[in-house]
Amino acid sequence: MPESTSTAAWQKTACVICSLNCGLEIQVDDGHIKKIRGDKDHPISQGYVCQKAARLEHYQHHERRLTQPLRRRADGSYEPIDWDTAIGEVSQKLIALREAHGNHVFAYYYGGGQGNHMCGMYGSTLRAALGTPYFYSSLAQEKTGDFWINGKLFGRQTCHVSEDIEESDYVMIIGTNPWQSHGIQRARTVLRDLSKDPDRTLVVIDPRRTRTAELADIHLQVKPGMDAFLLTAMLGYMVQADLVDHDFLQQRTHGYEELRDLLLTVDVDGYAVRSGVDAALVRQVAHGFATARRACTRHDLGVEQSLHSTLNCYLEKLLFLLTGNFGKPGGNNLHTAFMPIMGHSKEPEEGGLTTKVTGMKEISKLFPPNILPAEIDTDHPERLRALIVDSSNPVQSAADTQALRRAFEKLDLLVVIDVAQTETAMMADYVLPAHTQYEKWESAFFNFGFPVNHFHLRKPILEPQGDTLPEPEIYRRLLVAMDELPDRFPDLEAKAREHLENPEAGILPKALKDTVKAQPQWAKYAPVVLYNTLGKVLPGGAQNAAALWDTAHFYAQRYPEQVRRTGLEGEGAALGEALFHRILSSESGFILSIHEYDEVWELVRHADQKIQLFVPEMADDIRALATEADSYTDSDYPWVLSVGERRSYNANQLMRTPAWRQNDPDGALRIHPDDAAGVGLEDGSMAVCASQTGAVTVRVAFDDAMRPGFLALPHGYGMTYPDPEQPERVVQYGPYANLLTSSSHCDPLAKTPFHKYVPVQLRPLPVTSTSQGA
Ligand SMILES: Nc1nc2c(c(=O)[nH]1)N[C@H]1C(S)=C(S)[C@@H](COP(=O)(O)OP(=O)(O)OC[C@H]3O[C@@H](n4cnc5c(=O)[nH]c(N)nc54)[C@H](O)[C@@H]3O)O[C@H]1N2
Ligand SMILES: Nc1nc2c(c(=O)[nH]1)N[C@H]1C(S)=C(S)[C@@H](COP(=O)(O)OP(=O)(O)OC[C@H]3O[C@@H](n4cnc5c(=O)[nH]c(N)nc54)[C@H](O)[C@@H]3O)O[C@H]1N2
Ligand code: SF4
Ligand SMILES: [Mo]
Repeated sequence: MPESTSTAAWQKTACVICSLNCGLEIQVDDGHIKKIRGDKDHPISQGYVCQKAARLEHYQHHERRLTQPLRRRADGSYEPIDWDTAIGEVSQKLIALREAHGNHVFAYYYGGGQGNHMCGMYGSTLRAALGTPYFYSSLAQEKTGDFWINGKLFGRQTCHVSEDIEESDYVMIIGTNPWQSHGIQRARTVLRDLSKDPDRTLVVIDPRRTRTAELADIHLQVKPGMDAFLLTAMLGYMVQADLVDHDFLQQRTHGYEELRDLLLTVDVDGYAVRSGVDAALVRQVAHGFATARRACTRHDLGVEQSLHSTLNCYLEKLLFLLTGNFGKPGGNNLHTAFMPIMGHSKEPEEGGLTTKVTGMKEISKLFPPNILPAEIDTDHPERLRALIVDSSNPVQSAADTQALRRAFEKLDLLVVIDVAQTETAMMADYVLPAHTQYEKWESAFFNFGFPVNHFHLRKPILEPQGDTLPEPEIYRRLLVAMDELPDRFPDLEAKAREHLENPEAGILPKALKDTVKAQPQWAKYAPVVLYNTLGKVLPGGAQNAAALWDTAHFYAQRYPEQVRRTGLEGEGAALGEALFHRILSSESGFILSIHEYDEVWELVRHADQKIQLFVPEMADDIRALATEADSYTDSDYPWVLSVGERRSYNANQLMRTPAWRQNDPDGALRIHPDDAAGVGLEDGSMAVCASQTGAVTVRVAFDDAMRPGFLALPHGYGMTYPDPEQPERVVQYGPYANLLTSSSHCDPLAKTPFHKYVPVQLRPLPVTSTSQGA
């Protein structure tokens, strides 16, 4: 980026386009983002940015920004209303529904975007007020199978695995393209370093020769959906050639013998062939991984959103566990969470929660978007009737848009809290407009580092637009209107002020304790109570950050030694206060904790701190592979389409203006040229791509990096936006990909959609048709 000539100050913040949240410095001029550069002081990203960050003005300013509360009229159009009316009507409708039908009719749907997780923390109070446990989340359409496996292996579904790629000699990347999607910090630098180093090996498993695969020493161009065969073949080989780490298995794990007996029966070469990869290469990689000094794996949607989703997550973990690459540099580890984005749920047999209509079990305290249409669109007396959506656009991002739209039409109440007029907002009864992430104090809870973890609280850098509010204030007003909380807590507020002046004296903890003793029903609203007391007296208007006070104390109490290693001093509550102060004062983010590798065992949550390797449900799945079909396509739908690839200019549903994309305006369908020739398609021509669920019109782009038979469409297109030439005409830009997907084509255990494995047919579009009109 060219050096700026502007005199405006560089303000520190972070990028909100993906989960890495790289530190940024931004120059603002006349209310607009003018210049962006990486923040070298950010402790983790260290100045790194990718090309997307430079385009953040498109998030902040566009024609579909929400600037006032909206109410849907009977004819489907929207009228602006004031906040008192919006809060009053929404809260009265919630109360009426609760009185008429009970608590189970409510669901809360929270995506969290990629950089705004504070609203989730405050949103928990509305769930508590409604008494609903039904928490639907975008995480539960990708990661809940993985979380479930973690629960079995490590004891809790909150035990989340990190990868120590920079210290590793042998890195296996499975079903992810970090060059584009990131997912690892400073991805391109780290991948380039790995690629250049002759002593380190990068293996990529992907049906497409992605940019990440091009950098790899070995690319295993797996048949789409067949990773379970490939990974089982590798594990079979490791066991059969006795390449496992016996000391580690004996000292640190249970259940190896049962697993070994199962893996000894695997037909390694046969499974390699079924996965579409040369058997000698599979053995070479399995051998290389098992004998490397330090090896680790990383996986993502390519295996989570494809056949055998949960099983894939298990097999991936067995790779590093059987080889003892856990709890050491360059291996995989668990990490701490400052504010966990998932919880732990019991199995139904242990008293765990299930939904009323489909009987789906809760995993990691979340429910999958895939079951939502069935939970709403039914005559079942206990169906869902009201949905509150915050920071998510399920009409666009969840499987089977049409089914979801039909279901949403049936709701008695749909409330959307967002910064943009999304496709979901366009179906809502009430739309509540929030400050953007550059207009408020905000933070992301994607802090997945081990041994070093970090945290970054961001300050606002721009004035809020229109009549918008930060989410904590929206939730507070709803709770007050529902008569759950008073409008003010004058005594507590005074105590909070005293506390800030003398944090060592324990004034606020005592006052809160007394308050909860007198009003026990307020305990569940702690974040909002803090927001409305401590928040009001925090310096710099950092009111949104108030609930982090509790989190800081909790973290410091749980990991005191690791927090002190960062240079903070103090014991007990004093350390918590010091940590909270550091949160408020570290504009570039800061190192939260430093662990020793050995301390990873303290994060394992089985009582004996050992890993339970044998998971009976997964053993059944491994056995079932032997008799499974090799393909789920048929002559009607012969192609496997990956619906939702990450590219250089897509970003979930976050970036709405077509102008933000510097390439690929149509979100083209990638196809191998030989495949295209077979169906008479030319590069750049238009085609109709149809699945059993629906059809979209696509532009075709030849790409010889695709495995033949495999097609890809990007994620994050198909949003509506006014045509710049004719602003009154709203146009859909690029393919609306979730018209093609199905909510029943999914993992049986976690209900994760198989978006990367959608059987489709493809035919040239008759030249008279148009492509992009909405
Ligand atoms: N540019 C950009 N970056 C993003 C996002 C974005 O929208 N745009 N979204 C963010 C989010 S929310 C997420 S969850 C991450 C996701 O990040 P990724 O998982 O890396 O993203 P994808 O491109 O969806 O899928 C990764 C790879 O899986 C491969 N794949 C498809 N089918 C299979 C298969 O059967 N087996 C294997 N082994 N591989 C397969 C695809 O070819 C692709 O290269 O990206 C984040 N980063
Ligand atoms: N077919 C297919 N579908 C997919 C995927 C795929 O690969 N293929 N990927 C899936 C994945 S991995 C994910 S994570 C999901 C993502 O899907 P969603 O959870 O729907 O997330 P986003 O699309 O990023 O939408 C985030 C929303 O937050 C809003 N927002 C931004 N900032 C703020 C803020 O400060 N406050 C509030 N209240 N709102 C804000 C944005 O305007 C946007 O509407 O999509 C999934 N859908
Ligand atoms: S890697 Fe992610 S967070 Fe970092 S600049 Fe790129 S899009 Fe933003
Ligand atoms: Mo995601």
